[in-house]
Formats: sequence, C-alpha cells, structure tokens
Amino acid sequence: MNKILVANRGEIALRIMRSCHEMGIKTVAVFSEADRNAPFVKYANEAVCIGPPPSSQSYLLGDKIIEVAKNLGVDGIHPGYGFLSENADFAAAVKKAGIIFIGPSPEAMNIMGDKLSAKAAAKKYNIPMVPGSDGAITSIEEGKKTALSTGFPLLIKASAGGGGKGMRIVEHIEEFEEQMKLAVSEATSAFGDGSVFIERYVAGPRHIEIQILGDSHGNIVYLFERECSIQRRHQKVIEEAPSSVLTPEIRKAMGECAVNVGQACNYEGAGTVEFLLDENKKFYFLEMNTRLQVEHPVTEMITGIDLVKEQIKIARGEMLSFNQNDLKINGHSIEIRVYAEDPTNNFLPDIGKLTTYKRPQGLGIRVDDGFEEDMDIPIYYDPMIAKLITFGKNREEAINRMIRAIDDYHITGVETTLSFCRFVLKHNAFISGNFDTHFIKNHFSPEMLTTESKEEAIIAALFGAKLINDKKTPENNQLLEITGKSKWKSNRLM
Ligand code: MV4
Repeated sequence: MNKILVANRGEIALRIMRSCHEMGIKTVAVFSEADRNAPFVKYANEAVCIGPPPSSQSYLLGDKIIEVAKNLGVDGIHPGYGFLSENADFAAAVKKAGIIFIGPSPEAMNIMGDKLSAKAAAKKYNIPMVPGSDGAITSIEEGKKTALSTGFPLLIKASAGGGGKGMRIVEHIEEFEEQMKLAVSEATSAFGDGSVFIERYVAGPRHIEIQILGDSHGNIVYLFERECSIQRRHQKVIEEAPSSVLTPEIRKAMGECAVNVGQACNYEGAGTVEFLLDENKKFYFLEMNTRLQVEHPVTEMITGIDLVKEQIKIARGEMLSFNQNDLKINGHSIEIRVYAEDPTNNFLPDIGKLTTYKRPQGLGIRVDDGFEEDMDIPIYYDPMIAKLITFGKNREEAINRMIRAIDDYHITGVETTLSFCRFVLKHNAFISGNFDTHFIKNHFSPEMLTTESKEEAIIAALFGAKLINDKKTPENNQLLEITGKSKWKSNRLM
C-alpha cells in the first residue's frame, strides 16, 4: 500500500496519518470547507476539498470520496470512526472500485450492525447474553408473554440501534404496550427498521469492552479491556485500561468470548466487543463495534501496539506478527475527552475560538487533538477538542498524572469539560474503583464545579482584604503574585 486516503477529519484523521507516515505511506486528506485550515489537512501529502461544512454534503459523500481516491491513485481508504466507518455499503463500494477498505468485510459489518443478527451469530459460540427475547418481538401479545417470563425492569431495544439509541426501560407490565409501540415507531423513523427485542435490565452495570484484532488468515487475538463506565447520556467521558475490577480469570474469559464473537463473523481488522458486567461480576455480550474506537489509545498505551498500523498491515493481507501469549498488560492508562461544552450548563456545546490553547507535556502524557491556538471550533461536527491520555506504572500514577495534565492544559475562548473531568478523577468513588455506569447521575451536580470556583473566589477575596489592610495596591506586582498563589492554594484545598 503506497497511498491511503483518510475519510475523516480532526484528531482521528491526524492520528491515522501519523501511523501512515511512520510506515512510509503517503496520505490524502478529504476535507469540508469548514476544515480548510485544520492540522490534518496540512499534515496530509495531498488534500482535496469535497464540499460545504455539513457532513451530509462532505464527509458522508461516499461516492465523491471514492472518486477522489481513484483520481489520486489511492490504494487504501481508512474511515476512522463515525461518518462512513460502519457503513457496509460504503465498504462494499470501496472494494468494488478496486481500493482496499481498511476495516472489516461488509458482511461482518452487516452482521454486527444489526443487534439481533449479532446476538444470533454469538449464540452459536455460547457467549453469555442477558436473558430476554430470542429474536425480534413481532406483536404486543408475544412481547407481553416474553416480558412476563423475562421479569421487570426490562429494556426494549432497537435491533438497528446501538450505543444506547432506541432503548426504553419498562418497569411494569401495564406500561409494556405503550413503551413497545413507542420503541417500534422510534426505531422505524430513526433507522428505517422497527425490529425490537427484549432484555432484562441489568441494574448498576459496568461497561467493559474488549479490543480484538483479526487478520485475513483466521487469527484473532484480544488486547484486553477498556473500562468505559463513566458516561453521560451514552457519551463516554473517561476510559481506562485495564479495568480495576477484572480478575485475571474474568479477563481471560471475556477476552476469549470476544475472540469468539470475532470468529462468529470472520472478523478482520480492529474491532471492539462490548460487555456489561453486573454486581456479581457476571458478564454479558451486548454488541460489537466494527471500527477503530475513540478510546483506542488506552489499549495502545498498555500493550505497546499501534492499532492503526495493525489495521493497515491486516488490510495488506499480512498475518498478525504476535499471538495471544505475546500480549501482556503493562502499566495503566486513562483517557479523558476534552469537549467544548459547559459542564455547569448541562454540557451545552460552547463553540467559539480557542484564544488560548496550551497542551500539557511530559512523561506519560499523550494528546490526540486536531486543533491549534486561534482556531475556531466548527459548529457542524462533534465538539470534541482533544483526547488527553496518560500512562503510569499503576492506576494511582496514571490518575495523578492526569490531574497534573489537566492543571497544565490551558484553554480559553470556550468552556471545556476539563474541570468536570478533574472533579471525577478526584472523587473517592472513582479513585476507589467502585463505580458503575450511573456514576455521573449519582455523584455529579453542576454546583460542585461552581462551588470550586466560589471557594477560589472567597480565598482570593480574603487575600485581597489582607492586602488592603497591608496598604498594597492592585498595581503592585505582589498582588498578582499572591492571587496567583491563592488559586494554587485553593486547588490544594480540594
Ligand atoms: C443495557 C443496560 C442494562 N441492561 N442492557 C447502553 C449502551 C448500549 N450499548 C447498551 N446500553 C445498556 N444496555 C441491559 N440488558 C444498560 C445500558 C446502559 C449503559 C451501558 C453502558 C454504559 C452506560 C450505560 C448507561 C445507561 C444504560
């Protein structure tokens, strides 16, 4: 492979191109008018504007992207995550154009894209799954029967959904009919497929996913787990590897299940198998994501494996150069997603200009981003500014390094989720490792962040009062120095 087109934007486009560069492969960026000055466009060897800012007129135009690839003699297309990455028709069209799609086969994408066919495929391998309906529920009557035998609370899920989309909780049989009708009509309008199924509701679960890699020779390995339980409205906020609750035995059992899920669809490339882990540490297969995930860096940090390079080598037809026994967990890694959102105002996107943008640096810190100082955050896409990743010899070091990295990250011009992430990292429930997917709902309210700044304000005011007593003026340098310190001290008080 000599030239790869990256059908994506932002941090992931840049991250993919870096691996290409290391492998001596030329890169092509396709970009929308909103991204003309983005770092990924400058980094690419060639770049082509494919349309106006809305994704529907640019990053989602599969045929146009394939056309650009053909014109520039591209031999591989990497879709990144989001956009066209899980679109089996796009993968098939790329293949048909004589270009390698860097990802799984369209067949594997189709099987796993539909939750019911994914579960049916997994069932052949005896993968543990949440009790519920065996296939789609086609009538209210059948649904009620299954609901009563499953027990309450239960979930009605859309087969074409995933990632929490199209899920409805049902507490009592009396609500079932109404909820099912709503679920079917929502699924029909959102996905064009009204198929729904039932699962018992697992209360207080942890969300743990296993990274797998499969080559085109039938070899599949697992690269351990990522703990993704800290989520807000199905949006992951903090991810880490390894999980602090898995024993070596559960890790091995989950890993082997994940490999089997991969085998069930002849998986090729990098994929992620999602599980729920209940309070009794029983795990259940939920779904599989057939793409490189946002949080893949934590796996790279603890395994030393560049997942994008592996994806490219697999797409070239190479055999995996390691087997399961070669893979070991080394140290601990945490990732936080830095969003241009205001955590004190219901995480409302706060787009604008990054008037200050200074990244943290030093041992064990990785920043995957797609912005530079003075750039505008476009309103058209996901408001993620960066992924901040730390690595340490153990969890404690990774956490402390992350808090330090957050303190060293200077962003002005937009509100960000940095303060919120700092709050989570300093929370006892997080530090203890004893938390589930309800962490944010159970432990966070916006006042907790404003209290922090209020506390700072009070301390600053006290220093100010002391200075007035001491007859110092605001023009005095000492004032600046002392208020600077007061901020530092207030952080330490937390
Ligand atoms: C569940 C569940 C409880 N019981 N399924 C949400 C994302 C999608 N992948 C599946 N999800 C869930 N499925 C059963 N049978 C709870 C969730 C869930 C959740 C899962 C992982 C992380 C955060 C979550 C937040 C709410 C609900």
